[in-house]
Amino acid sequence: MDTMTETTPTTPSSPAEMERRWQERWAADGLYDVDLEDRSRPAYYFLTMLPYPSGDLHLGHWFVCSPSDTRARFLRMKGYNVFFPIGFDAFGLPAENAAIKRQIHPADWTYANMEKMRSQFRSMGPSFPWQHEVVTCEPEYYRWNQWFFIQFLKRGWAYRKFAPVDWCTSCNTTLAREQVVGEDRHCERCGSPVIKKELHQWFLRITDYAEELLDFSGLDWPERVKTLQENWIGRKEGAEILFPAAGGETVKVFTTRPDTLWGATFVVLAPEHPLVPALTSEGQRAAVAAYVEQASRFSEVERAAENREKTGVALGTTVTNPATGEEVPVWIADYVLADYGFGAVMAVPAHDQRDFEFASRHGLEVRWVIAPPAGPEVARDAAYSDYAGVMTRSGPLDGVAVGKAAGESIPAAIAWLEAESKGKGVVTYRLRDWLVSRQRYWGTPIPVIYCPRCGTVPVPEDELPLTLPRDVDFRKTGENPLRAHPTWRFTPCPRCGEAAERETDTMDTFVDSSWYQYRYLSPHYADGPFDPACLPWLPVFQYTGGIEHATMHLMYTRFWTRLMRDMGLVPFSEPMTRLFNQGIILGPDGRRMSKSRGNVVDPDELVARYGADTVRCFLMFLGPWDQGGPWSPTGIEGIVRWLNRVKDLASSGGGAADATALNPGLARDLERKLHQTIRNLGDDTEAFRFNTAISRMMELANLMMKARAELAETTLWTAVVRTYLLLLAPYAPHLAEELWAARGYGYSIHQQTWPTHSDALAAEDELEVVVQVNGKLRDKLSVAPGTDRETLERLALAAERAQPFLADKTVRKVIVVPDKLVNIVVG
Ligand code: ANZ
Ligand code: ZN
Repeated sequence: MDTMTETTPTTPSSPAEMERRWQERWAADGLYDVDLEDRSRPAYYFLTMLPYPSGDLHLGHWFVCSPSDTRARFLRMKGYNVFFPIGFDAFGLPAENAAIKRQIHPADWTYANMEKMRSQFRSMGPSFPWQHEVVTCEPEYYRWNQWFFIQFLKRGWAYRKFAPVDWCTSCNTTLAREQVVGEDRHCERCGSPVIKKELHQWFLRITDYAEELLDFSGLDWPERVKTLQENWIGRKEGAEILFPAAGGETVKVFTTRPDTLWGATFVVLAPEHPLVPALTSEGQRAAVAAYVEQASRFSEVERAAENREKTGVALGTTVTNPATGEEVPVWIADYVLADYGFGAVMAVPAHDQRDFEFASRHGLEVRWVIAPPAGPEVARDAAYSDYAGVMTRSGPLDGVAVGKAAGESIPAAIAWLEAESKGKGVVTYRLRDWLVSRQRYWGTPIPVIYCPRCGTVPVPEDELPLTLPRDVDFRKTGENPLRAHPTWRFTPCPRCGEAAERETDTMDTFVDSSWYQYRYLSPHYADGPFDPACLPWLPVFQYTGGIEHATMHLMYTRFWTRLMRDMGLVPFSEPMTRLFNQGIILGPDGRRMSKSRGNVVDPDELVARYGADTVRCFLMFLGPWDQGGPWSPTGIEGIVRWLNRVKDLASSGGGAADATALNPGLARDLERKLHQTIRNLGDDTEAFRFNTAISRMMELANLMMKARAELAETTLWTAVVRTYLLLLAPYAPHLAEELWAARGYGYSIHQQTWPTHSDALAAEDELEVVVQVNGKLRDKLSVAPGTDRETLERLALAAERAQPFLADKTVRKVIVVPDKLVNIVVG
């Protein structure tokens, strides 16, 4: 681009008008188009989670996007070839609900919303390369969902099973386990109660990757996200043990304490366990049926609650304890969950509290098989479940120390079970396979045909995409309109040509967001999900988004990338190397912004009034980005004043005088501050500390105000103003461009390089001041020489490493020795 093109003359105008002018120019010039083939600069894939086209860009979108955009701009100025794309996660239920409620087609609703949001996005002045936009409801996108699905099917990674699944009665569809939330098990989306329903459903084998997904090595991700994923996967080491029954059936239990097998005095099945009918004696049939029916009315969480009464019913039969050879009774109880382990436990009342309560209530035997370290065993009123002591009454395990380490009771029990073929060591996971079928219209059709002769046949790949029919009727019940469509469903079998039927379920929309980052690179590529020539851009180097996506989206995309790896599409396992979670901007009432609460702040109004630069900077200035918090407009005037001050400063000076000759002290102060600002602002922007970055720019502006009277006509002043605008450019891109042009510099400021600082000029005058609490060294401050007592006292009282020694103490006295130390006396 010709940097010497003439700039539009500036006229006094509202910020919003001035901004629109630059936005149009940038768009016309393709200023943010990216050349992915340009390898002269290092590639930097910087991604922010793609929005759902709900209809309006609210302040939350601004809170997510404008700091990211600032950082993308900064990285460009630092010399990276930055890829910072955007798109829309455009399938999903709200569109369909709008269709049902307002008789608008989901496609029309979605496309109108996207159109509106694109123009709102543009008013923010973001540097998105729009030519890379991905819209997940476009056939050219979801075609690849279908292609992936077929590959998974061929490899056995997708399978169909008739199973009880979670069903939302109001959304009229199945939910993934992750979409069922709360103690009362309600639908994450609409809050309605979730019930179990038996259906044929498609699943993806994420459990095959459970172990791998626990490996976070090489990932620079927040600990919180890793912990949430770990808990979600829920890895447990233990053993499976077989308890044979007289009729030839075998009850398999999962236990984390196989060493206590000699103390297992009964077995408890979940009421839903498939062996319940076979193991129920005639006499107990009625009581068992009644109990099963009662249990189905409680949620898993209720059933697992610790303080719950341990109800249950005996089946009237026994199984053999494989260690003691004794016949032990079989019960059902709702504290045993169908979905965990094998839905059956060996009950060891002496060493498991739930079993203890159950045995006490139902008069079952309690047999102690661990001698606690302190003295001989005595009758107790609670289970002893510590990993300490010595095994007793346990045959081959007698005398073995209790524990998980080699040679201790748990590995010894597993070795015994394996030698005797009575069980084995196993690892279980809480994670379940990903249920991807949805009984709804507005999603990717699952590309499968059911033929009475050939069975399940994938849609031939050359017939993809299998598109959604547009002419559908939405029923009030939410029933999938694809089922009611007169023709769509019926098709000849691609294999034998006989009449066959299509699957009418569509895919969970989390499928769409599991691999969109790849598509962005080559959104119109027709020979695969993405162009392999783009591999040097992958994986995504930095991702930003909300913590609410810790388990679903972020787990699914890690899984999907591993599938792509195993198909040979990518040579890595992790989709995003670094992750940063921003906070949430809440409504003025401190609650999540939502239309129904009426606490949504309209960014368009703010932009019309203050301009996008002010809104962007204010959102970044509110506080640390990872914290978020309630919206309050107080303080926005501070940003207005600062930016006006910058305007004012940038329109002064221009002389050729020598600052050092005029006032060497002041010249030095200004120069030092400038270099410190360059350095610190760069570090802050890199580390997402946008709020401190802005305060550094404010400080520099304040010093410039002081220096202007004396130094405005100097070359130093001119250089400081020029650099200031460069520092401002990522934060207030329009104003910076405007002032840059007004000073006669070539278009565009956004193609300049980030200024470099000199350590010597920035740091030479800082010195270290020691912070003591009651005379003990606790922290150090780095300050300018001659920093006044008040400032030193304030900094010392706020010093991070001194805080633990100040907590709940009263500060009696603060002794300040300028340039040397601060001693805080507490009592
Ligand atoms: C015998 C035993 C003896 C157990 C003992 C514990 C202590 P965590 O660690 O909480 O995951 N269990 C197995 N399957 C179950 C199911 N479907 N519903 C409810 N409880 C089930 O618990 C693992 C333990 O939970 C397993 O180890 C089993 O009880 C129980 F001294 O087996 B244990
Ligand atoms: Zn067929």
